[in-house]
Amino acid sequence: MRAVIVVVGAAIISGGRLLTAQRAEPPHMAGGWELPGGKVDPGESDEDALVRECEEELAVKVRLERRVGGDWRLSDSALLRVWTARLVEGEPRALEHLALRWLTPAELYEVDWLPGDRPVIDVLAADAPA
Ligand code: 9L3
Ligand code: MG
Repeated sequence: MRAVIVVVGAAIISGGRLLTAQRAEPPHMAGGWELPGGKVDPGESDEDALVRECEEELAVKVRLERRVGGDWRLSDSALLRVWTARLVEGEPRALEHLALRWLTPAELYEVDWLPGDRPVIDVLAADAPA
């Protein structure tokens, strides 16, 4: 049986706005917007992976708050797990993304979300009155 790839994503919220990041690669995803994050390394906890990814991609320290939903299917072989998060140190910089954007609740659908992230945004939107 093929191992399932676990991808973790951060819904970083600050001042009532949600951080979104525009992917640079691979080509078929470039330009799409996502919750920042990435693959969990072997032997690494999901939470440690997400804190690490936020450091690598955004140069920030985050504190994870609560899980958003369960396992979100990305493909036959990959699933996405999401946490809300708060900034503890630093201001996000796009070290690996094309751009970053802070979205107010009313702006949540102004970006072209990756298809795998969209259902997660729907749950976040239901939590945050516009
Ligand atoms: N992915 C989808 N939504 C997300 C994230 C962080 C990642 N919010 C997908 C894109 C890649 C795979 O998961 O196909 C691994 O992500 P990364 O390690 O390239 O960021
Ligand atoms: Mg990533």
